[in-house]
Amino acid sequence: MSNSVLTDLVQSLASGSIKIVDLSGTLEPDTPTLQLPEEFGWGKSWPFHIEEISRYNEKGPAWYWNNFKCGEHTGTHFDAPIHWVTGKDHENHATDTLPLDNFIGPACVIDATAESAADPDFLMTVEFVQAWEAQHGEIEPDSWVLFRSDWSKKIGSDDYLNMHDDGGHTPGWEPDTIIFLAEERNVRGVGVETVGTDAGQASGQEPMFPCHNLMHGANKCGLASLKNLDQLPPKGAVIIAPPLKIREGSGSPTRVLALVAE
Ligand code: 23J
Ligand code: MN
Repeated sequence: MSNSVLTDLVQSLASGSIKIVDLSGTLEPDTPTLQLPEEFGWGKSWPFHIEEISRYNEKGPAWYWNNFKCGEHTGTHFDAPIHWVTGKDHENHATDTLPLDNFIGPACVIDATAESAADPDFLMTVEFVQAWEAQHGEIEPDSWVLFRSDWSKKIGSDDYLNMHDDGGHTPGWEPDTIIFLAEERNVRGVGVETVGTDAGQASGQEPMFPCHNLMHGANKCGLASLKNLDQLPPKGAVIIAPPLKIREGSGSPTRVLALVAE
């Protein structure tokens, strides 16, 4: 059997007319992890931890391998609808049961770099998204909407989590924007460069953590801690982001790739 679409894809990848962009950060002990406000006594997510089993030595003369552990929401990762209480009653809402078409789809990249630099608590509004649409066309159903903030460039510095006495200060979304994207545009989900899909101050938004609450309530997904969004066009890239198939997983570290036509 032959399929010219797939043959064309393979040839385009080989010739470089379709480029593969890595949207993932490296998983390492220094990988920044979400810190929720402590006064609530909320549980903590494990940072990435790795331990060598053997490296061509007495523990294994011909082989190198490691053990690792981390929270499901560590580093570049996928958020499944089951992650939030608003998404708990959907069917096929976990990493092992989500329909596979959630894992491959077109991307719309909304550049809020300047706004995020000017105000770390910048919240993307519906008007901001609509101004993007006026320039680039309407966001198609089943798109991934990616919030470009260039925040990933701060990884390695305290400015990435930007923790102050009152919590993190990183950009995110107005609740109405998530309602618009989920209901009016029927997107597949949103992706961000920050440590989680919500703003650093989202525990004080109404509803709290509106992106998690409303996206997962609408049975849609999230991608967090993305990087290299500056290498994507506003429209036309294809995202490949399958999470690990953890039984009833709420998410998982994920290698996220983008295909971009040159
Ligand atoms: C649990 C509670 C709040 C948040 C998160 C998780 C995440 O950002 C996440 O990684 O899903 S904001
Ligand atoms: Mn998450």
